[in-house]
Amino acid sequence: MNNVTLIKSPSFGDERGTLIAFESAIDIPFEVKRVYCIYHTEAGVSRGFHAHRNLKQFIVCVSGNCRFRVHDGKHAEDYALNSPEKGLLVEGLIWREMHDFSSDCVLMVLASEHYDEQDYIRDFKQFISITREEKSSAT
Ligand code: T46
Repeated sequence: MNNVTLIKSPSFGDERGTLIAFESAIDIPFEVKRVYCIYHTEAGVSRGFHAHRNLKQFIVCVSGNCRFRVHDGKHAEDYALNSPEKGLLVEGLIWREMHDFSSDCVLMVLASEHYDEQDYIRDFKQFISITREEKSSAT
């Protein structure tokens, strides 16, 4: 799917444990302005259900696992985020949902912009019509 890329990063393990690093503008293709984490999500709870107008995000599960669903206005895809070595880069107009959190799930998100509620599209029908407008203005 355009605007959604799985990025694999190497970790460094030894007898002490494991370390993984993400460098802004090197491993992550944007300058990171904000980091937030989602954790202690209750069993059976889903989150997200919105798109962003102007935000790039790198989403990585640093503990446990969850299912991350993306929708580009036509198709949905599910990604199993279950390793710190496997992060999802989401850019452009993409609807996102998070499901099936394990009790130990810690989702870390690196974002290209500061928090801005105006950047959210929280209505799926509005999201679909905006994707159609974008597509018709591009042709
Ligand atoms: C996204 C998915 C993957 C802040 O004050 N600052 C922040 O940086 C963020 C992200 C949220 N908040 C506040 C706003 C709400 O009162 O935290 C509360 C929960 O946020 P929200 O309901 O948007 O959380 P999720 O888990 O539905 O979505 C989040 C991000 O908001 C969103 O950008 O892509 O994770």
